[in-house]
Amino acid sequence: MTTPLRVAMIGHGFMGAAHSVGWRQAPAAFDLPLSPQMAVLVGRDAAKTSAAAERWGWTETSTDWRSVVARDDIDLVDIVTPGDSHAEIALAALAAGKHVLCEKPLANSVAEAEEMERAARDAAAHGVRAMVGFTYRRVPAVTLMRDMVAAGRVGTIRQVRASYRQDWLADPESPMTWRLDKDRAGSGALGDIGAHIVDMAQFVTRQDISAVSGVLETLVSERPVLAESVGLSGTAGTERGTVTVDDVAVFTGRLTSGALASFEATRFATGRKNALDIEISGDAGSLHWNLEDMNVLDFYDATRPAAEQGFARILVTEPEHPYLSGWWPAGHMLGYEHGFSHQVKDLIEALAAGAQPSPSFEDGLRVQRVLDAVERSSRDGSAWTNI
Ligand code: SOE
Repeated sequence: MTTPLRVAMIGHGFMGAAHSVGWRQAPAAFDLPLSPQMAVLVGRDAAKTSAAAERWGWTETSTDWRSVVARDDIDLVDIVTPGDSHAEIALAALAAGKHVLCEKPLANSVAEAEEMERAARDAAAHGVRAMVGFTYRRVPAVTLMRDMVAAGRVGTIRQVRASYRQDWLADPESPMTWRLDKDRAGSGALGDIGAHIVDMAQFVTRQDISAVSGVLETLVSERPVLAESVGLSGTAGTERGTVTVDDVAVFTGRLTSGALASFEATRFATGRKNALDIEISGDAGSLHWNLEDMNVLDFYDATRPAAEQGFARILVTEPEHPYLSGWWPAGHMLGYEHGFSHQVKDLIEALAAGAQPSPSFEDGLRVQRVLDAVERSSRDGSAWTNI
């Protein structure tokens, strides 16, 4: 067996489950240079934490993240709590010399993200690494899209369109959760799912967003409080609470090349369940991908003879495609959870090589600055706002 990497994970909600699958499956699918050990699971409620640990295969549990982060037998801290505790836990873990994997968005504010990025930079000087979890970068079709853009298959990028549409809040009686509370989540659709499309647009084009103009809107400002959480939502209590975040974020962005990008993040798009959609239009062709059909990459090659033109459907299931060699025989599909295994694979390979894993806290800060500029723009009547 290779050298162990002893992991403590803080939090055990939906993202905790997804990360657990990643830690479990990655070493089975890929030959990794370090062996992740699912050592300690940390949560506030002892009984719920134990149940989650048993379900997902964590060896020990604790209700005290501070003492776990300080333990000598922990190498890496994985943070899957709501955004209001990311900064405190990440800073403590880095100060204790632990590598950190932190769920997106990196923080609830630019100030917190800046402090985290500074701490990550200082820690890197001592070989301690930090990574932010923009997992969709690791969907094979998305990685292929980035590779094809870099290979010039769409030519010069003229426009980018990216939207992330869900509908789990469309019912006004669907209860309040932490994702609807600004103090806990930082923002609403903007930070929860808009962060993904901002990161993906920058990742796929290898360009930064330099300015934005946007509008945020809250469509339902009062909801029943949460009685018991179930999945993303839960059962409604009798009292009502105030929604303090945006429900919808619509914005345009300017890439460093000058190309225009349009973005939409909403949890009110009835019928759209998890529709992260991105299209890159260049002068030599287009690439299009949608999470609801995640194994397919659509490619339009504008250099083909006019009579043969049309979007080609690339089924990204072949051993030649990114990450696929670890999984099933050619032609067999991957799903939502595989991105979390790919995240663990890339993180462990970077750690073993003494390299900076990607996306870094610097990448996370860059996204945070874009989100912040969208909020400022919306407050200023949608004025163009520099990042
Ligand atoms: C909820 O909107 C959510 O779970 C996001 O928080 C995740 O980041 C995204 O992957 C799926 O949707």
